[in-house]
Amino acid sequence: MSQLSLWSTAGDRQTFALPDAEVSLWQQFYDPATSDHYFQELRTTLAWQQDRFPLAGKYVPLPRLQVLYGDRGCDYDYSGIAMTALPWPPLLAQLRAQIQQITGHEFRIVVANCYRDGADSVGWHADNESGMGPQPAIASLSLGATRRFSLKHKFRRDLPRLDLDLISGSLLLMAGRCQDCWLHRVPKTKRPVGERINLTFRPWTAARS
Ligand SMILES: O=C(O)CCC(=O)C(=O)O
Ligand SMILES: [Mn+2]
Repeated sequence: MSQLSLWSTAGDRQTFALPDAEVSLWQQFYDPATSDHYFQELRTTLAWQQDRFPLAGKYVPLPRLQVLYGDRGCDYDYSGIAMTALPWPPLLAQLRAQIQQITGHEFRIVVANCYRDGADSVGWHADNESGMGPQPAIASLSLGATRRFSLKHKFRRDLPRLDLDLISGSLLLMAGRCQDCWLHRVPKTKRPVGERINLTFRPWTAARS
């Protein structure tokens, strides 16, 4: 099996040498005290929803809480769920501005996910909704307990799965052909694990003006 653990480092930014993807990580974009403060505020103030999704003719609860914020008109069809973008609260607007500055990409929506315990998860998928445009850059901020996040190539069986343990305050950027050629997931775990929040900042080109 090929090794994927090749990084190049420029300042605080580490870049993975992944085939067919541009994946970068800032391990400590926010320091632990700031990250903890943001986690508490977002956990208590965001409009978390328990959505349901269609499965085998029934609507079953999604194994996580989620909510969408974004620019006006940036509504999002996500895993068969029509989500309406709520207006940006001040803290999310501030995070967006800082993340746009460091990554050099523009983001118009953010999907917030809350994984309450090890039974919460998101299965293998790519974020390839057409409304995001080709080769979308997606920035993922982790807050709360350390989060296992995995990537695997869609077509190349010779490449091993990449398992990352994302600490609170870390920022992961998935860009280039990542959503065309790779899948990602947050697996369930039987190990005790605390609450985790993930904010995925995304472009959106399909907005009404
Ligand atoms: O929590 C994560 O890091 C992944 C979330 C995700 O893949 C999504 O919201 O599309
Ligand atoms: Mn995703």
